[in-house]
Amino acid sequence: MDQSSRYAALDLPEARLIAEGRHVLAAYAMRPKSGDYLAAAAHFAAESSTGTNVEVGTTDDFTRGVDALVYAADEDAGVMKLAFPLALFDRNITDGKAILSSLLTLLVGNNQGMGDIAYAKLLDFYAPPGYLGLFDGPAANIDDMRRVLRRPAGDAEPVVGTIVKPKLGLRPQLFADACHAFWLSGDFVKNDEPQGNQPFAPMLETMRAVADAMARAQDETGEAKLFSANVTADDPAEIVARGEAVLKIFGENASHIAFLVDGFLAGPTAVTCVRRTFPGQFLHYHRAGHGAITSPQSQRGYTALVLAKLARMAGASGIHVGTFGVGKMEGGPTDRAAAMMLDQPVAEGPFFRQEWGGMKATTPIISGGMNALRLPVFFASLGHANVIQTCGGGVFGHLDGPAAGARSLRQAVGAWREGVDPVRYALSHRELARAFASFPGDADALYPGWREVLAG
Ligand code: CAP
Ligand code: MG
Repeated sequence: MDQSSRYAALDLPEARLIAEGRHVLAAYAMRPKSGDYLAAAAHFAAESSTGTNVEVGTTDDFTRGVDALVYAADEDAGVMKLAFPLALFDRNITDGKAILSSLLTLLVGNNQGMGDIAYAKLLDFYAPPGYLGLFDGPAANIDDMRRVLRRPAGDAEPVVGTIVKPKLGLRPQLFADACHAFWLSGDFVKNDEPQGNQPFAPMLETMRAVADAMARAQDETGEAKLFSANVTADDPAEIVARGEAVLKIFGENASHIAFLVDGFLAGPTAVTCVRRTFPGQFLHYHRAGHGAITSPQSQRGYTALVLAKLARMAGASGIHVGTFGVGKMEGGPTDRAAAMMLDQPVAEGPFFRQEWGGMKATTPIISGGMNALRLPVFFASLGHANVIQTCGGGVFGHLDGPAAGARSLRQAVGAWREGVDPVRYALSHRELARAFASFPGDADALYPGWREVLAG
């Protein structure tokens, strides 16, 4: 059934839709399995809003007034744009705020499995002020972290962090010892995304040992230290119980605690539960699993940039954005656009300019296969270091242990900051020099000839 007479309006000017501010706009890469492109796009819009595959007798003029409309359809490019009336989106009965899962249910819900659509991937979307303002947005970000670290808000140094490795398998005291060793030079330790309350490392016992390790490291260094505790769970009651227990255990250092949420896998409910229950804590959004749909190999779902926008709207204080192709995970230049979308007041997506209307920035978290050798390459690419940077293998794989690993990261930042070649900088910075020996494959790839220079 061709529904384009109802669900397509190619004469709708995008500038007017944006000026009126009454629609969420969405751009998709879409291919129909066969047939007319516009008819497929119209069916997609129907299934994404008020319709189905047949006309129903209960439809009235009001219903038609809130149809999602295809306002651009470029078959050659395989890109279509849809305008979703704001009235389509659900709001809380408690406070009238917007609901992220409602946005997702319409933008990437049933339309992800339609029989006549080969694929559709959400490449970008625009949220008008009247809708964006209904989302929580971040309560805290890197500026709040810097306040705890007693650093100036405008400080441009990265928060230097690690992920306790091995990813799983450390018993409580060994886990805490790993934290303590890193904290002798580093700022920030996070749980890895699967670490929680495993039988070999009961969460509360582990957190008590980590709290003690943090207190000792703070005493020994005279510096504040941070820990990101994974509170991810299926039941919001469990999430709250974990968060409350951790804050109680850390006591006077409770403000040094961030809460890690596996936000992609646990979803908007888990993220909002933490954002609203613990607004004083940095909400650390880990995106494990996102590659299933954000990968360039996936023709469905949505992109990493869209995920970044969704996370900022939901209230993430920081979210992993990849390493711009420098680290181990999939990624590349598009990671930069995601980072800009997170921490700029206005940012350009591939199809829409997003004004954030004063919503707090979300801090880009740079992680995944990083180490002291790769950091200068990354910061040269990013152009600044106003991020949270975490290295797991890059710290716990350092030949002289995690404390030396942490120092090697700081030295790598120094080399970049001073514009000195890291090989030459390593001549006077032992831990950085030993990072070359620790990661010889990276050293050979990034710094050919390093062996001769450092051999002495
Ligand atoms: C990094 C990490 C992070 C990845 C996730 C990991 O460890 O802990 O989960 O960064 O990817 O398990 O790989 P390493 P992204 O430093 O040892 O790689 O940050 O791209 O979401
Ligand atoms: Mg991890």
